[in-house]
Amino acid sequence: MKKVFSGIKPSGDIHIGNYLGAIKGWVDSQDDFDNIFCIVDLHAITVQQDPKILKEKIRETAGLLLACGIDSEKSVLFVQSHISAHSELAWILNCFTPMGWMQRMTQFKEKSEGQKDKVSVGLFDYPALMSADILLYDTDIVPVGEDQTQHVELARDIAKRFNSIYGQVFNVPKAVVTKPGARIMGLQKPENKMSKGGSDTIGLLDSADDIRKKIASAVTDSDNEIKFDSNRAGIYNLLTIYELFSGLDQGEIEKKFAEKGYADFKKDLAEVVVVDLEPIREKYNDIKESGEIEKILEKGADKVRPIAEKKLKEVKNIIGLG
Ligand code: ATP
Ligand code: LTN
Repeated sequence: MKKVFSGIKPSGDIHIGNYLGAIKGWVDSQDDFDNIFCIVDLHAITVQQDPKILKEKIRETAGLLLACGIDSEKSVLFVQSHISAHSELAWILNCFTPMGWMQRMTQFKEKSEGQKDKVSVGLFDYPALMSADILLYDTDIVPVGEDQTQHVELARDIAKRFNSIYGQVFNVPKAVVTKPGARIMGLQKPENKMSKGGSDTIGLLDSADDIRKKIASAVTDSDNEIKFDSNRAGIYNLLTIYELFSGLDQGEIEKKFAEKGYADFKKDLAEVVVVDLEPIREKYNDIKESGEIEKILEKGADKVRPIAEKKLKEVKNIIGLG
């Protein structure tokens, strides 16, 4: 079976962008692949985190992945910092990555904009650690949202460069992006991607009332025509969210709302989202109560540790370390 690896940062509240762009796809194709899903806490600390909250968010993220349908019998779930090989390989890959490649990364440019003195070296080097995550496990497929494809491209380039010097050490991975849903935008600022840092999100643990309020106040336009038109960012984004949660196709949705205005559409949209997220929230609460999360994460780390250590040993040996 092909090997899948993907990661998610425990740096805030998991939102429907994460769900529709990544998690839902991971869950749906679990039976088709050999899956490893990683809670990338070392990536989270590239911007400053409150220690107590970070610890909680790591468990919350794990619980939510399970509540969304990640099955710990079918997929491995673990925390990045539990396996030290990730940091060690990241350092080695740094030494094989030209500065120019890293300087091209658009996510760094966006995230560091306007805060020069605060930006850490870690934020700049983030894609080397992500490459290590992927390359340690001979990954074939990396299912991600659109914002991460450039990072996976970089992991490919690093793997090829290393292999061209030392022979076939790393498998060259491929990003897989599921459309629609690959780029869910903010509700108030539909020109920006929905993001953990922002207040512009619908969280998977938001209450039904919060979801209704957020959708009711989402930005649209003055056209009042319910059509999938990517030039009208606000309504297009809401329609995409409707499409993904309802399972209806675009034609059916346009027909359904042909005679209706934005207020009616938003009401329907809120209900579709609430109906899908409610069971996730309930399941999350059950999982949290059960005390299973810690055990699942430990078991996950025990499963991947030998794989990661073997690959790291091979790499160290081949470049003459130790
Ligand atoms: P931040 O915006 O704070 O950097 P994030 O929400 O992008 O964080 P990650 O944990 O880094 O969160 O992302 C986990 C997965 O969710 C990745 O595959 C990413 O591409 C995907 N993802 C994140 N935001 C969106 C979005 N708005 N639309 C679709 N997919 C998304
Ligand atoms: N950078 C990713 C999270 C991430 C990841 C990975 C995704 C870290 N390591 C390895 C896929 C494979 C993000 O979503 N921001």
